[in-house]
Amino acid sequence: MLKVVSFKICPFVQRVTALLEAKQIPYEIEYIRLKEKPEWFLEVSPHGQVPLVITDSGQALFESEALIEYIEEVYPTLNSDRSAEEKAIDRAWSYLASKLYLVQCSAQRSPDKNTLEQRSESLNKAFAKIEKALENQSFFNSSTIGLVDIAWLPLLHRANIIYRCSGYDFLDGYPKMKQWQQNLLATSIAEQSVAEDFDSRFCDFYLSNETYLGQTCSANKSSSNSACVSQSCC
Ligand SMILES: N[C@@H](CCC(=O)N[C@@H](CS)C(=O)NCC(=O)O)C(=O)O
Repeated sequence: MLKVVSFKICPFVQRVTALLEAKQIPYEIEYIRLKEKPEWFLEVSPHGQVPLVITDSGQALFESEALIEYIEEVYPTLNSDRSAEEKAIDRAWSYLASKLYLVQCSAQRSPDKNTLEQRSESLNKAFAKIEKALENQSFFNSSTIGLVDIAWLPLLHRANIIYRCSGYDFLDGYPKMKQWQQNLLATSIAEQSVAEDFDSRFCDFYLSNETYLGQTCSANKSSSNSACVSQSCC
């Protein structure tokens, strides 16, 4: 069985586990602390980063992009009905998502409103582009889930938690993305691709009192804002 070495709130890991979940491939998961990386991990992980996948033969594979390609190659593809051109376009939109993971992390950690707005600028530019590319289908330009959906899932999942807890909507002004987010969340792949305590781990880090979004969340709670109190995420 494949083993995924993970850090609980890493979006690069979630992209990989989301693909495994979408394909219903069984896997084991081992969580490590990035502040104290175990010796065995450092020995097999050239960059010292998660995700790392250890195959049945014991080979360690690294880099989320390479892992996605490996899983696509070895297990039945998600994209059997895509032409070569469509696959190239899908790769390009997937690449855009992976470039945004750390941008979103940094925006979520913003200490104040101005910083959040500045850090959200490149998210907004990218969101405007994908909004334009989205057709009115359940998933990314398809009625079935594909690799672009998997690449964007960590971003859309996290934006949803932030919205539920703080009322701040990274997708405000992007109605097609909002619908896409809802369609993806309805599949349950997002929640299946993370640990049971993901929401609380995520909120501890991104919605603490040190962050602008966390302060918004606390203010919402004390004023009984329904966006926050109806959820137990923060
Ligand atoms: N390019 C890598 C990025 C992975 C990455 O940044 N992982 C972070 C956690 S989200 C990590 O392992 N950080 C620890 C470190 O860089 O020392 C990939 O796509 O797999």
